[in-house]
Amino acid sequence: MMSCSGLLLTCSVSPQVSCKEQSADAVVILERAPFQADAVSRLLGNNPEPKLQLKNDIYSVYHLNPPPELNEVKATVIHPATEKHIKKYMRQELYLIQETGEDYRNITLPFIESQSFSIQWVYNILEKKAEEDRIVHENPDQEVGFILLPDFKWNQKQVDDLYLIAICHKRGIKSLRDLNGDHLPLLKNVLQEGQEAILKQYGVQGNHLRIYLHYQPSYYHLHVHFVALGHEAPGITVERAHLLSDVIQNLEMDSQYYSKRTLTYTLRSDEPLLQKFKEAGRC
Ligand code: G7M
Repeated sequence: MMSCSGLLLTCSVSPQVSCKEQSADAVVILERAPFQADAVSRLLGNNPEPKLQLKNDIYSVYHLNPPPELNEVKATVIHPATEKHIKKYMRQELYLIQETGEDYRNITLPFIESQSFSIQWVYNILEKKAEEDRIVHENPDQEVGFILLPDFKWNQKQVDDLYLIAICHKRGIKSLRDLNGDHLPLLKNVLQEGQEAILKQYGVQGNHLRIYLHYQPSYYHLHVHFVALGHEAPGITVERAHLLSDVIQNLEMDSQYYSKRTLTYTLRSDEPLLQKFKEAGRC
């Protein structure tokens, strides 16, 4: 399977990561990190045998064989992977859903509540049981505070693909749909303090960041993505990403904005939520 971010494999393995199970399904996501400027000059300058593939007028295509130190591949392993993890990464036909506020209450919310997709990794971060050493900024207030740390997807070697997530301390805010005017102080803190912390730590200005929430998210605990503007990360499509600054403005105009409005998103053909929409005659 191919995706824009790399090669995805699902296989039965016992990967070399610490886990109790002997053997179970795993998802392995292989990605290449962006090139760094000095690596590009070494790649072009020292490459022993660039192979010419085609030449036409001023255009030519070569294949290079980078030395191992310039050829690093990042492997993210999910093991043991649940069926939902595996489905999430399989290529599927997509359907566009137009979810009204009523659809959310009648179809989506009961579905989410019936699921038991674990967000233990989120609680581990909030309770400092995991990734504590990676925390970039924390506002410890349980109502309006959050933890900012590098996302799984970022190897932190270059800021070109900078990717952090802010995870709110407050529990029970499942997604954009649960947000109302009362959450404005929390959202404003995330926006302002998140940008300040990234400027201080990485020297990247707020106007070089794409700061957004996903709807639907993969994990139903409120979190915000902070991504380098030049990085076309998966999940920045118009039917999934909602800019935090827009979310704040919309809630300032109408504190019930997100419980009322129709939200558009895609579902893959094998997703049980799509089946629920079909059964309700809404898709
Ligand atoms: O909005 P959505 O739910 O789709 O995004 C969740 C984000 O959390 C993704 O960008 C993931 O890469 C990131 N993520 C997922 N897990 C399981 C972890 C984790 O354990 N640690 C960190 N730092 N990020 C994660």
